[in-house]
Amino acid sequence: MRKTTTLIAVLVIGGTLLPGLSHASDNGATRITVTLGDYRFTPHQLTINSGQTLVLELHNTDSITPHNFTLKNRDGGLDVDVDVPAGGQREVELTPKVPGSYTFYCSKKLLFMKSHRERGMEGTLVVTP
Ligand SMILES: [Cu+2]
Repeated sequence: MRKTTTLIAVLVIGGTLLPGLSHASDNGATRITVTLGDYRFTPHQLTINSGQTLVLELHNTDSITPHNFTLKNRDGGLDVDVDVPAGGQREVELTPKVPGSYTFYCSKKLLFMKSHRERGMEGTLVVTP
């Protein structure tokens, strides 16, 4: 409960912060806020050193459109699939160990419509050695 309150506070204050701002938190993890809205991720390129823990704060800024963050790569040991409801936020933690360039995207699609990914909702996670 306390965490929820903190996140809401961050969201309110966060209006003045730049999207994609990252910083090392207390436990050594790198924290990056990614905005999901208007069929794009902001920022759409994320960079992390291999073995470094990355905490992604996913903020859906759309008022009615649900989004998703999917990052799956067996060789890279990555398996993330998180739904972020309209106006909501989710936090996901990952520790990529294999250097490389990995594509993430939104898996949402409405029947008879282009998928969000086809509309450009994808990005790249670069894991440096
Ligand atoms: Cu989407």
